[in-house]
Amino acid sequence: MSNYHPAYEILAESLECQGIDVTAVKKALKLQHIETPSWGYANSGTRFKAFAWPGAATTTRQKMDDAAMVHKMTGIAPSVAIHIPWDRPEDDDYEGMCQYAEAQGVSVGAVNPNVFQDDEYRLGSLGNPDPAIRRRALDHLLECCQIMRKVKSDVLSLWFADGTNFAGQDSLRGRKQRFEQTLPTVYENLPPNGRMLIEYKFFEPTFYSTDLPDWGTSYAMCLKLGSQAQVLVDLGHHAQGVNIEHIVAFLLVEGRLGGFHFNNRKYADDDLIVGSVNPYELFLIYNELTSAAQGAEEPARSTSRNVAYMLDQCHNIEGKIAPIIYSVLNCQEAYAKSLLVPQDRLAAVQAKGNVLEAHRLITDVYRTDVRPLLAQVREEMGVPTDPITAYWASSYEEKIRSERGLATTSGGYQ
Ligand code: PSV
Ligand code: MN
Repeated sequence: MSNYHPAYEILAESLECQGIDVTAVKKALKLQHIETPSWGYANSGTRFKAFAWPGAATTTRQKMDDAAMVHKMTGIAPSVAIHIPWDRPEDDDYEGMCQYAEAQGVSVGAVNPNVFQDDEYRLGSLGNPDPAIRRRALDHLLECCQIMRKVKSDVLSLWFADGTNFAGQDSLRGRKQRFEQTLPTVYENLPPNGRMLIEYKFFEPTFYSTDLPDWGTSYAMCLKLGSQAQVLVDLGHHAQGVNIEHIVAFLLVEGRLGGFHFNNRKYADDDLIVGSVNPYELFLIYNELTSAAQGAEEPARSTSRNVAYMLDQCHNIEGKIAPIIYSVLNCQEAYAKSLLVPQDRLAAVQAKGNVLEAHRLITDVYRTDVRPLLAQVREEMGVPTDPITAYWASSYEEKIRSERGLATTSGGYQ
């Protein structure tokens, strides 16, 4: 019996009194799926110093082991995104990679090509002025389309570090056209049910111009490609004041929201725990998704039901696995709260133009302490009611520390 039980009883009764179907809420929570990134388990990320963490994974198998531990603790993180070539297996044995993952209790998720780490990409990949480098990048993207088939993935997750650092360095129109000339070939080579998610980032590593700087540019590329091309929203890739939930709403209505890379924008990139700075924002994002899923309006409804929820975080000073568990839990909490929003009542208040009442309704739900509900859900799922404490108690860290030691590189596949 968990300590939360009395609190859960009280909360469930109060929610039922408000007309909320608690059984349906619990059912939805049990179906939640957050994908974790293989690179988040290694000593990777950050443009300055990646502090070596004792026990950090160096091989893809170790990353899978860690991801399996996160799934074991939370019950809602059953897949791992891979980054190629960081996760390329010896002899291209992708079947072996999948078998290993499955034996640990997880599966391989999105395939992330890497067209930014090699010296050849100094001036970009698909936007590069040199056709031979564009061809090289294209070949890698096509290889990743084949890898999708081998690992049975339906998501190709694209991010381009392309752009320029100096005014006059390259033709801005030319770079756009080069992308438009090459991306269709990738699109045509997706597996039959595969989707191409196009990520944007407003700056870094190029600072004068970025070829795909914002959701509008990614969206415009997707429109030209076809319905299987959708936008990927990485929370870290926005300026501080940008209203991300508004972007989410727009893309849902247009049927072009493909997925998320969760993290926090305070770092301007991927290195902070999602929901650690502004959990209210995360809730508002989930509220857009949940209200679309519960509504009848298409394509928002079906789009919201096929979103790839992925973390993109590289933890630098707080360990590796516990912060990933914490991030998954923050997503769970935000989702749980969004499921408690009385959407019909909210719509009625909005229609009357009752500004403060509508705002109060949303904020009141946000202030609900859903932790007893989540503990109950976890107990019913057969996972620890307090995953972080259970993780510390598991001795997993001691085990990987003594087995793996201190690695200063992020390593590769083994
Ligand atoms: C780039 O900052 C990014 O967000 C992309 O998603 C990359 O694939 C990932 O981080 C890892 O470098
Ligand atoms: Mn990302």
